[in-house]
Parts: sequence; C-alpha cells; structure tokens
Amino acid sequence: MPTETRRSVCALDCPDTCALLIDVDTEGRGSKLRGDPAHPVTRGFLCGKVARYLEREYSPNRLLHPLRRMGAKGDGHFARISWDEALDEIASRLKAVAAEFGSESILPYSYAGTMGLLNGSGMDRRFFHRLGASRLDRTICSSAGGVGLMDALGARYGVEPEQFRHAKLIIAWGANILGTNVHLWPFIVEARRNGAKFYTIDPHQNRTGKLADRHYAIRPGSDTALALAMMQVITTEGLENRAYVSANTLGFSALKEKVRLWTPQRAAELTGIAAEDIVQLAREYATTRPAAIRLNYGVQRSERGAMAVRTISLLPALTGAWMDPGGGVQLSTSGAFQVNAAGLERPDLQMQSPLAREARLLNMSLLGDLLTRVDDPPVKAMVVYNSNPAAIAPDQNTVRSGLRRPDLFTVVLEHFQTDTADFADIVLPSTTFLEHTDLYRAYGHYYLQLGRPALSAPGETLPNTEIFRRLAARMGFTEPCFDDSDDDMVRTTLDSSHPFVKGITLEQLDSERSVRLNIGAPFLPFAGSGFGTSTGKCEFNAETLDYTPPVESRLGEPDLVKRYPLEMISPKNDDSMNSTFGFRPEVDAQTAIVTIHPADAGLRAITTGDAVRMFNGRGQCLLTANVAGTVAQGVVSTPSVRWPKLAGDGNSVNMLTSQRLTDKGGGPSFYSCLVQVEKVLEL
Ligand SMILES: Nc1nc2c(c(=O)[nH]1)N[C@H]1C(S)=C(S)[C@@H](COP(=O)(O)OP(=O)(O)OC[C@H]3O[C@@H](n4cnc5c(=O)[nH]c(N)nc54)[C@H](O)[C@@H]3O)O[C@H]1N2
Ligand SMILES: Nc1nc2c(c(=O)[nH]1)N[C@H]1C(S)=C(S)[C@@H](COP(=O)(O)OP(=O)(O)OC[C@H]3O[C@@H](n4cnc5c(=O)[nH]c(N)nc54)[C@H](O)[C@@H]3O)O[C@H]1N2
Ligand code: SF4
Ligand SMILES: [Mo]
Repeated sequence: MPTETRRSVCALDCPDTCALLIDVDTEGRGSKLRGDPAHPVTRGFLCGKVARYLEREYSPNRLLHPLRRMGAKGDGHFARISWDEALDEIASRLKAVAAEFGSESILPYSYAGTMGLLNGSGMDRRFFHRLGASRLDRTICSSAGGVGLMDALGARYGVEPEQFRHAKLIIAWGANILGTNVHLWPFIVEARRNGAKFYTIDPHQNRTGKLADRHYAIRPGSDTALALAMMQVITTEGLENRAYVSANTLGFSALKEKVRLWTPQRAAELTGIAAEDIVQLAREYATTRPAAIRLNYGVQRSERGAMAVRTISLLPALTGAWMDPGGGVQLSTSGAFQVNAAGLERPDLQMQSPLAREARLLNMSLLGDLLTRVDDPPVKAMVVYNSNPAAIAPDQNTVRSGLRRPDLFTVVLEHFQTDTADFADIVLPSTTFLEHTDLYRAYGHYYLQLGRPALSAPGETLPNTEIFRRLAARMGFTEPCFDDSDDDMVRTTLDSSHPFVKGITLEQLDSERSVRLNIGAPFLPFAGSGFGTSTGKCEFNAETLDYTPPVESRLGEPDLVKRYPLEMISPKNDDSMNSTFGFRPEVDAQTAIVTIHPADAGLRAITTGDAVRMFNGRGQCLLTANVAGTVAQGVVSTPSVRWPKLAGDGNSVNMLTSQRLTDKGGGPSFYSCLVQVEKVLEL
C-alpha cells in the first residue's frame, strides 16, 4: 500500500527530463513511478522504459559492494572487498601511475548515464582537475550538431516544446519522436487536431514515420543536399521572407547565388527523394505558418553531420519562421541553462595540480586509439563512470584490445556488471537518481529541476559525488571545495549572473522542484536579431556551405562500396536507453534484429527470422533478419545498443562502426557505416 508519494526527476539521457512521482510504502520501498501531471511537459505520463524503472532499481543484479577483479580482464570474475580497500588501492595506483608517467596518463571516461550536474560534472571534474588528469572531450553524442547549431544560430536553443501545438507544419527531421522524445508527441497531436501536417525525413520509417502524413525516405548522410535544394527552390521562387531576411540576416544574395546550382534534380540523385517531392516540400515549408522543424541528433551522426545541422537550421531564417510561436527549429534547449559551470567543475584547480597548466584534451570518440596508439604519455589508468564504453564506443575491436591491456589500471563506477565493468580492476557500486540529490537541466525543455533521494541507497552503494569526495581525501587534496556537500554544489551551480538563471535558488527548487528559466513566455529567441553572433544576425556564410557524400555511403569510396554495399544505421531502440537497459531480455531481443529491404534480402536469399552475419573490415556481429520495406533499398537498420556479452559471439553493432570523426566537433560517424550482410546457418 502506498503511504507516501515522493518526487523525483528522470536522470536518463533523454530530451524530456521528466518530473516523476513515486509511491513509497511503509517499508520505504518504491511501488510505482508516474509522470507528474503538474509538469507542463511531462503532463502525467512516462515512457515505457522508465515506467518500469523500479525493476532496474530493485534488480537482484544491482552491484551492492566494491569488487576486485580475480580472473582475466573481460572474464567477469570478481570478489567483494571493502570500501577502504577499494579506495586505498585506487589512490595508491593513481599516485604510482602519475609519478611514473605523469598525471595526464590518467583518463576519466564518462558520459550521460545520469544527466545530473552534480553526479555527472561536479565532484568528479574537481577531482580530475586537481589531479592533473587528461581532460575528456565529451563528443560521443551531440558535438557535431552542437557546432552546426552554433554556426547557424550562435546559440544552442530553439522552439520550446509547448509551442509546437501552434504549428501548422511540423517536420521531424532525423527525429524519432515517439521513441526518443515522446513528450513532444501530445503537442504534435494537438497541432494536427487543428489542421497541422506532420512529415518525417528519415532513412527508416519507424513508428514515428508510420504515423506521419508523409515520410521522406532520405539516404543516410545526405540531408545537406536536401536542405540546399530547398533553399534553391525558396530563393529562385522568391518565397523567402524579405522583411525578416533584410532585418535579421547577413549574406542573403551570396546564399542565393551559392544554391543556384543546387537544383532539386541534383539533390534527388543524392538523397533518393524525387525532385518534384523536394519542390513541393520546399514550397509548403516556405508558405505554411507557423512551421516547426524538430531536428534531432540522427542527422549529425554522419560524416558531415555538423554541416547538415547547420544547413537545416538556416532554413527558418530564410522564411522568417522564427517570428511565430510554434515556428523555427529545435535541436536542443540546453544552451539556455547558463549555470555557473566553472564554479561547479573548477577547471582552475588544474593550476594546483602537478601540471600547473591546462591538461591535454582527449576525444572520447577515439577511445580505441587513445588506449592503443596514444603516447607521450600513454593512457595508463582510466576511471569510467556514467558510461559503458565496451558497448557504446565505435570500433570495438580496437577499444577491446585497449581495455584488455594488462598494464592499464581501470576503475568502473556502475549500477550493473556491464561489459565495461568486466574489464575493470576495481568496480565501485553507485546509487541511482532515485537515491541521490541532483540538479537537472534539460535538452528538450526549459525547466530547471531538483531531485532529492526518494529511496534509500541499497547495500554499500554511494553517489558518484561521495565516491570522488572520498577519493579526493585519500589523495590528500585539501582544497575546501572537496568538503562541499551536495547542497553546497547546487548553490554554487545556481550562482550565475546570466538573466535566464539569475535569482533561481535552492530553496525555490526545494519547494517547487521544477522552475522555468527566466526566458519569458512564449520564448521567441530569434524573432528579431537575437542570434548569438557578433552582429546579432543570422549569418549565412554561404561560401562555406557545401555537400559531398560520406566516404562510407553508396556514393562514397568505390572499393569499399564494392565489398560492403549496404549503408548501416543503428538508431536508438524505442524501449531502451543506449545500453542502460541492455540486461532486459526483451531489449536484448529488440537490439538483435536488423531490418533489410526485400530486394536486398532477395539477392541474399534472406527471409525474416533468418540468422545473418553483418560484417565489414572492422568486425562482425550476428543478428536476426527482419525483411521490410521500411528501409530504402541499400540501407540496413539495427536498433542500438546491445550488451555485447549477451550476444552469442560476444559482439554487437559497434564492432562495425568506425573511429572516423565528423567534419566539425570531433563527433563519431556511427550512421556512416558500410557493411555486407549474409545468411548464416544459425546464431
Ligand atoms: N527510447 C530511447 N530514447 C532515447 C535514447 C535511446 O537509446 N532510446 N537515447 C537518447 C540519446 S543518447 C539521444 S542522443 C537521443 C537521440 O534522439 P534521436 O536523434 O531522435 O535518435 P536517433 O535514433 O539517434 O536518430 C533519430 C532518427 O534519425 C534517423 N537517421 C539516421 N541517419 C539519418 C540521416 O542521415 N538523415 C536523417 N534525416 N535521419 C537519419 C534514424 O533512423 C532515427 O529515426 O535520444 C535519447 N532518447
Ligand atoms: N552504434 C551506436 N552507438 C552509439 C549510439 C548509436 O546511436 N548507435 N549512440 C551514441 C550516443 S548518442 C550516446 S549518448 C552514447 C551513450 O553511451 P553511454 O553514455 O555510455 O550510455 P549508456 O549506454 O546508457 O550507459 C550509461 C551507463 O551509466 C550507468 N549509470 C547511470 N547512472 C549512473 C550514476 O548515477 N552513477 C554511475 N556511476 N553510473 C551510472 C548506467 O548503469 C549505464 O551502464 O552511445 C553512443 N553509441
Ligand atoms: S527516459 Fe525520457 S521520456 Fe522516459 S521518463 Fe525519462 S525523461 Fe521521461
Ligand atoms: Mo546521445
């Protein structure tokens, strides 16, 4: 029987950052999770994966005690040790490595297992800065798109979700809204009830695409060509918004000239979308008001992903869509959360480190190379938290040969014994977001939220903040910031003079839990010249706009195409969160499937249910075929990311992906990946 309802915030790496309600019984055990009906974006419902999060919370497989590895790296044999033994061993190993190879031979590796600021970029950052460890360039997800957005708008924010209800045309461009951003959906439903059209542009007609008024089956990595051709149609037909363009943009005539040769016919050959469809889409986009583009991160996981995001994000400046509530682009809202990051993360502590300077910056998307090729100094110790690189990083064969190195000292902070934890020397058990305090910004809405522990921490689990606090003490760090409580860190983080955040206090968050940023309502950041450029205008910079197909695509490197003729994408699985729920049998089954077009399957005598081997020069994995016309001919799609150790051959999709980086931002090119598929007798 529930005796009390407590509040929390979903910490998963999702744009929606939901406000949660949790029913707790007399023993303090959570019995049900719900979305908070009072939150303007959560609106009382949760996605399927988090509605069942208590199964994960109370799983018998939760890590409850510190562990030391007993067998070979990767074998998974561990023995329980005490926190004192674990922390002493880590401190002495890190000191020894730093003394012999320099502090930069230590590498933190983390991403967004929790989006909480304290447990994701708080005490951990202070610890590594004071230590003088290498800095990690956290590029694995959104850095290409981030640069593209900055190039176009000078800011990382856009249309707020609540305004989508006013739109008359909504384009989901590389955005699987029902799967990865489900709290936008009710606003789209409302808009459609009022007559809006809803289109999807995606190489895979997923659940979202099936519900669209039109689906444009674009070839992977060709979005820039489509956007340039839309600009061509808009400018040659004079459909641009002259008043907006002249008041708020720079470089229109050069843009018009630049896109002149980007005819719909030329784009059709590159994108696979018929020329007349491109013309029609461009006209409709330019003449419908308000028009909203929900751009998500799918388009920027290709080789020239930054250019794609930039070009698409320039479209509303041509049409003036930014002037309307419900018009413009949303890729992210995170740039509006202008908190005091320097106070939280304390990069200045590097001056107190043995380096006495800023440490080198290593790109997390190149983990394989970092562990096998980097010298001067080599990476000799790695501390992993909030991430599962042995599943999610590209080019796993290289990553694994690095993780297997006997001379690499590896510490992993985790909830579960992941593939990465199997490679650890020491595993430390961490609390979940339901068990610790944290502060949350969002990347799909504009509410800052505070989460307080709703459940007690099981076993000997500790928050990341406390683990790094204790490690700092073991290392002998005496700066007062290492004694900061979690509340002290929240106060510091809120201490910002930026108008969007100024005045929001811990006390206010404790009573309201969710506080709208000071952005006014409706938030129309680019209705006038509010762009984040030095001129305040949207700068087209047409001379740098361009498109060439990815090296790994059907129009790419001919030798590669001959051997590996299929373009593989590995988008998000609807019912999971990267590898976070990979231990669930249903999720394992969903991520073991590859969808292939009937014509490609026919050529290979593959039918639905067949065991197939998907491979390229980097590796292979075994999957079950699903033959369907929801992907275009020449494209295969498999949902990510399976736990490799649950696959029969110990491999999952990132055995095939490459360490080739995007054009800007140093992001991975997960969705520019050529493969071959063949039938095998059994898995
Ligand atoms: N259910 C669920 N939700 C999630 C996650 C999850 O794993 N599962 N992960 C979270 C994370 S980490 C992130 S970053 C977000 C990402 O959220 P999204 O960006 O929405 O997710 P993706 O699956 O990466 O890509 C979106 C769509 O882009 C399509 N796509 C792939 N290549 C191209 C291309 O070249 N052009 C175009 N136009 N489309 C392309 C894919 O088929 C997919 O439907 O989702 C978050 N939410
Ligand atoms: N092929 C392919 N690969 C991909 C992608 C893809 O689309 N296709 N997507 C990429 C993208 S967009 C992203 S963002 C990355 C995601 O990669 P990761 O950020 O590594 O995300 P997860 O796989 O969800 O792993 C997060 C881990 O953090 C742990 N964790 C959660 N909360 C806490 C906490 O409070 N403390 C500690 N210590 N641990 C915690 C979870 O148990 C989980 O094992 O994957 C990338 N890899
Ligand atoms: S994963 Fe996303 S949609 Fe699901 S509960 Fe968390 S924030 Fe909400
Ligand atoms: Mo991501």
